[in-house]
Amino acid sequence: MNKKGPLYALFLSLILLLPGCSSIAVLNPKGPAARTLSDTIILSIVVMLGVLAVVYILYVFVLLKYRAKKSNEGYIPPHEEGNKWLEAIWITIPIIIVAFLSVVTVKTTVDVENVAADYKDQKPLVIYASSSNWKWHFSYPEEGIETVNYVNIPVHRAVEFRLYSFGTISSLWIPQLGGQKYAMSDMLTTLHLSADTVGSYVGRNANFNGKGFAHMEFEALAMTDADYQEWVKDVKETAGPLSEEEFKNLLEMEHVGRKTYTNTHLSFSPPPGDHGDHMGTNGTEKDTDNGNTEHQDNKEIHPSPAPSSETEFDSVPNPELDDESATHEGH
Ligand SMILES: [Cu+2]
Repeated sequence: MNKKGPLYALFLSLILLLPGCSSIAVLNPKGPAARTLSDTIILSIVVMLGVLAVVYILYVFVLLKYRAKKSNEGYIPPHEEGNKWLEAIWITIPIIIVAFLSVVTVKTTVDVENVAADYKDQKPLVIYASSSNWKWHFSYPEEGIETVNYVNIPVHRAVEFRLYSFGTISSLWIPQLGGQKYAMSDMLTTLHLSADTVGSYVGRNANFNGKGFAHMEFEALAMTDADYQEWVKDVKETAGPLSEEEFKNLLEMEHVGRKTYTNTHLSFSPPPGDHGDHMGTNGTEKDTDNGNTEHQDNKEIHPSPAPSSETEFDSVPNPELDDESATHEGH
């Protein structure tokens, strides 16, 4: 077999794979948080490629220079004592590389956790994003509207997503706007995002949580402020209100399309408190049992969802589950 075969295969696969990079959503950011993340990823890759390059160049060089040759047959190298300077160099360089990457990563993490510098002075647009099997609910308390499975935001605006879940832990992720963050049933988490380009971005659940996981995709549409205001006005004129009864039904439905309402579920089904709410001032949990007391008091109106056939992990095959999967075939 041709010895160079695997080498050609490697080059060919690189040529085929690398152009695909431009279509990786994470590396095609449309907002400051996603741009910070993308820059960090690229910087880390470059540093790691540098390390690999040094290793492979030295590897090939040493292999070629010190291989057994006709001219030095039977040669036995002299015993070498350690070299203080060489050892110091190859211990120090990795420490510097790791320290550099750590500092960059910590800085990036802090940056994306906070509102982006350009949008610091704005009052953020608050959107409560809650997940239920297998949907996303977006409540706009300021506008008094709610959507299901799509979210519209104005560009050049700080958006504060407050995340929680009516079921399993899920994770809200709009790759072109920022990183993912978990949504849990008894605690709010906050995700700061902003878009600086008008456009439609794919949002998804980044935490595998069961059968309907793949259906938890939604559209995040970044629109100009004027378009956004007009959309809010349109919703208020054309959509209907969301009743408590309807919301309960909605939670139980597995797959629904887009829905729009002229009020939010927050009034009759309040979100759990902020993580900070149940932490003492010295950072210790005030309530070690189940976190938020306010949420616990509202159990009747904000009940934990009953386990469904899909959230139970039985070893016994569930006949109901089989029936259901048959009806999902059309998706
Ligand atoms: Cu907590």
